[in-house]
Amino acid sequence: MTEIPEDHPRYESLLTRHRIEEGVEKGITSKQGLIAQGRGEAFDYLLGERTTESAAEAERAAAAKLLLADHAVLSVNGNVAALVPGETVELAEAVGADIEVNLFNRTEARMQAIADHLHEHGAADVKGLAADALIPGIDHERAKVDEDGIYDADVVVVPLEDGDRAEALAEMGKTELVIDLNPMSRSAQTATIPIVDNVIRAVPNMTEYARELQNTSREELEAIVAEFDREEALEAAERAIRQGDLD
Ligand code: PTJ
Repeated sequence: MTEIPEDHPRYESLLTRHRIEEGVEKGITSKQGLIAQGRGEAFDYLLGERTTESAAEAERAAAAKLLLADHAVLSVNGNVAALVPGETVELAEAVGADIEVNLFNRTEARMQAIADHLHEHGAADVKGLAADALIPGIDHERAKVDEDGIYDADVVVVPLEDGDRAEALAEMGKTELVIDLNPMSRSAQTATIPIVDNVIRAVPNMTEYARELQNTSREELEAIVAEFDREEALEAAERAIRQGDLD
């Protein structure tokens, strides 16, 4: 890999690509993950590769919801593990959430490689390997979850998946906080809180908000969540993408 000069105009984006490439080499990220990354990059480019005001509001509301949760779980796939392993562990610690690996292209080898990678980045416990419960209504590998993990959770963070799991989780009565650069993806459309931002910015931002809100009363946290308008957030993101209306 060629050394990327820090003043390169696309430094962050090239670094992110390199992390995904490394993820594939380590057996963490699937080859499809490379395509998913390209898809995300296109949306990020149109959004100005920055956290928009409405995404920041979503991240704050998501942090409040995580602090209010009885049992929050951060779902991790091969892209998330390659891009933000340490940042995911930090968010889990800040809000007292569990971390669970959940894959579309599930193999035991990838499950183990991702769990090991997260342990190397400081995770004490990583769920997902037991897979002793199923999300009803899904007929692919993402249905497999841990009974004491996602199956039991009241709030689940679902990053980077354009699929049917968010809807199935909603049918189970769970609150889903979806991180996806595409506001039109199925997951973002069904999310309780859609966060239209790059996961590399969204996860650290959520941690920062969670730390800021640590000593906030339940009433105030509930008010922050109630004030968040998901339709408005999705519309703002789509407008920014279609019209370059970044302010
Ligand atoms: O690791 P696995 O086996 O579970 O597979 C994971 C992938 C990502 C391959 C799988 O979930 C997949 O194919 O996803 P999709 O259907 O391409 O959806 C990924 C979504 O995430 C798209 O809507 C992208 O725009 C979005 N996305 C991609 N990269 C980022 C992103 N959103 C936020 N940050 C990113 N860096």
